Amino acid sequence: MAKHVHRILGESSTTVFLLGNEAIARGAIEYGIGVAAAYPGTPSSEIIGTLAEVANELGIYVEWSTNEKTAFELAYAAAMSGVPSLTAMKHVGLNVASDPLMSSAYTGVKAGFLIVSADDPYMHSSQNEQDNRWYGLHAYIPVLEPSNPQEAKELTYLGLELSEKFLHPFILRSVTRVSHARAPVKLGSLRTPRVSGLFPREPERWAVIPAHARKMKVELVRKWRELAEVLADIQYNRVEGDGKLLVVASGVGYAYSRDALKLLKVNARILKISTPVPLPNKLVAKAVEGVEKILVVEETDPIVEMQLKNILFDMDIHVEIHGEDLIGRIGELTIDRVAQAIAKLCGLEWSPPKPIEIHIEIPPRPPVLCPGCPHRATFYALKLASRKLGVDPIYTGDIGCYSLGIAPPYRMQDTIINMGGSIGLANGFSHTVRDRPVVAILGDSTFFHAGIAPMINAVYNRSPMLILVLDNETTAMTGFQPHPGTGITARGLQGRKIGIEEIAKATGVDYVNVFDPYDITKAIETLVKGLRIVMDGGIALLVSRRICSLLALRLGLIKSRYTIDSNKCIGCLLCVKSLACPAIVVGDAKPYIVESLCRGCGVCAQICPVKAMVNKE
Ligand SMILES: Cc1ncc(C[n+]2csc(CCOP(=O)(O)OP(=O)(O)O)c2C)c(N)n1
Repeated sequence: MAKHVHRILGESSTTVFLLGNEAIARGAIEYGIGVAAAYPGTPSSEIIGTLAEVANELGIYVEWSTNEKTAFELAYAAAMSGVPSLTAMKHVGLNVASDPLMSSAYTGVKAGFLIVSADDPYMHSSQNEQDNRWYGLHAYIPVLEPSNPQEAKELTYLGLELSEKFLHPFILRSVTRVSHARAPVKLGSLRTPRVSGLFPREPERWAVIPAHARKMKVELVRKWRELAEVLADIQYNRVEGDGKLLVVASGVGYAYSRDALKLLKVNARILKISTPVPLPNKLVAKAVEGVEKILVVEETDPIVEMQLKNILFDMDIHVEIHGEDLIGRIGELTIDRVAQAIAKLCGLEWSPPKPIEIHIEIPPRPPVLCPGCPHRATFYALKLASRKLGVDPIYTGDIGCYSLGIAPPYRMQDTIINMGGSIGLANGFSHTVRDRPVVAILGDSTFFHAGIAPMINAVYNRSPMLILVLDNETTAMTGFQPHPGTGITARGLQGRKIGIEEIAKATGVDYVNVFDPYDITKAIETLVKGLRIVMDGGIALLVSRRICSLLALRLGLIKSRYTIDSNKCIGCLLCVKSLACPAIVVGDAKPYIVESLCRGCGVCAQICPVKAMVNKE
């Protein structure tokens, strides 16, 4: 039988249909990286996910790290020792890794080091819309920005190559529409990965103590000026076409500008920018010659526009410049937004294509927890435990599937700010709102990512709170990546499994316990105990442990399903109103269970006052 070849390991010169993130992974292995590390986050996760799938075959080191800072530092060290490396994260992940990011520009590297930031305009699955090209300006690190999956592969390679040439880290800024687009990608040849390095003792190069860093800053500023010059010469920055209008387009803005100009039948000069930071000044000077108006097209913030205005100001060139004023900076860029701006500048009429009208009444479908989700059971038990004690806790929430606990009927996520923010904010509320217990609710992956330091802070400073870790034995929200609590590594190997409860005990939490959320009575009992500890001024950590129901389904662990005996059911709808399980649907006054959706958790059976649910084992 022919050996199955992973789609990113195709032969050179063949064309393969790849996801943008897979194309980035391919670009990295074409370059011959030896190390890659990341913490998952949409829309970046498939980069390391894909590399992990081929790591054993290629003999490269790939890992899911506990958080982005850890991933960054690991890949950075590889590049310090001469091994080309990549780290990838969603935009907010770079906030977590920003400390070493800033220093990496000072020290530089010894081999290619590419930091992939996948930004999420429109916040499809993020808490903000930050444009990480700012980090490039802030940290003196050049940013490459592809316009499609093919370019994502090529710029990954180029970024590593330039990084190695200038001994400086580079950022690749992708966005959702590049990372998650699928397109034909022509493959290049694979280099043998460079997997082992050397690290001679050179603290003057790698230790940013003030005396060293002051010298490094001088060299950094010199290098930065040099980069702004040399980036003008790469083929991915170029002037195309001609006309009195100059469209300066970066990243996906280039693809949309080409389409918009075609639709409007407008001839314009295009300055295609693939290195928005630093903006190649020589090329800008060449591109603006003889034009009357400039339109800058870029996704999210006016970073190219701002630099362009600076460059033209310094060169004493006066041209009408538009960009953010006509296109805006909120949400995703679209062909329509670009076309409208061009039409306005050219005095043309533009009416966007009419949306196809569909006359189907579709009920609104807010996102819900999956059927059988253990988080639902935990929320239910926590609500009853609070009720039993007559308290109305502050629920500091966190980021994960359980963020859906913000919705009715649970309404048990009063704050959702950033990963680890549940315990972090609980530290504050515990000292300011004294008449309500504080319950910090976070997931297992989030606990390892950013929960441990604020938990230690709570113990150290005696901040009473209940820390409730919803341990579904995976990082469910981003696609089931393993984490230290699972003990399995990204390459599918057995690592060391780390117990959340053991960490809590070791740090001195007053009361630590584990319960199964599917056992409602026991769960309520344990939660009541935990809340009592908090009300007495202590700190409790409870782990609600039960495998994610979707993962259980995939692993073939679902053994039984429930049905409702309509003769017994009294139609009180308690199950519907208090659980909101998608498997329970209201028929003619009485509910019934959609068998194909039921995961057999049995929570509804436990709360039904007339025991109408029947196990169909
Ligand atoms: C700094 C940062 N990195 C990554 C993410 C993406 N992300 C959101 S939730 C989450 C982890 C969810 O896992 P867990 O806490 O175990 O909860 P679950 O979804 O399994 O319930 C991740 C990685 C993010 N929002 N912020």
